[in-house]
Amino acid sequence: MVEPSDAVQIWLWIGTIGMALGALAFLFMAAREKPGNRWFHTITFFVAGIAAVAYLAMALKQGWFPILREGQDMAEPFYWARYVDWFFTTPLLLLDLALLAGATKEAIVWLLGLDVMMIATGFFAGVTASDIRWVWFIVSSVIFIWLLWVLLAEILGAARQRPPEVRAKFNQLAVLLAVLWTVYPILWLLGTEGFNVIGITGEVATFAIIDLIAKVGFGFLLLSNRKVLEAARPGAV
Ligand code: RET
Repeated sequence: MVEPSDAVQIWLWIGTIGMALGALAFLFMAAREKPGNRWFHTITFFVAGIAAVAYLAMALKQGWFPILREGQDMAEPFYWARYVDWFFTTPLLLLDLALLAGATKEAIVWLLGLDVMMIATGFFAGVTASDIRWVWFIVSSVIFIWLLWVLLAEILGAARQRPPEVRAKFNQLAVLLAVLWTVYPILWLLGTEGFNVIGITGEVATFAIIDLIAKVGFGFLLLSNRKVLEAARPGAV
């Protein structure tokens, strides 16, 4: 029977506590604002809050089962709770960016639709024991490249119409997102779901660190400048 090691457990608890503290901080930051001016705080709170729940489940040794993958000689834990987290939180992160850019509703639907397709097909890649998983990995990666294209063509175009301080914040966050999100498929390849180069501990540790940067770090960067949020407030949405 595969059991998560103590080192894996420590990283899952670091993820849980980091996400929970981030969610609390965003809640306090929201409380300083008037109702109607808390769009970004609310979205970002749920990003960290949902991740805290998923990490807590994994830290409590739930949300996983062992899989013996083709080409590997030992069963490894497959943490499906990760994908549940990503399925809900990655669209919310993109929504933050799209609202900051003042993107059209149509562009927002494209961006979020591609994102949930990317995570759903990524889940199939992770849950499949046979080499069919590579088909899913490729499908998910193609959708990811499409998503980045929509972000850089459509959403970046919309951001150009925004006041300079909003545009600058958008650019900063879009670069962070594009670079950081590209690490995920690479880490997937290096981890147990791909070629198993770094092992389960290396995988869980690195995911915990980049998850915290992609959610809590991103959230602080977004919410740190109240002038930007005031100027970018979605009116009729
Ligand atoms: C997978 C594997 C299949 C190919 C691709 C992937 C991309 C995942 C991404 C995840 C982003 C997660 C974030 C979490 C925040 O905490 C599913 C790993 C392309 C981009 C930002």
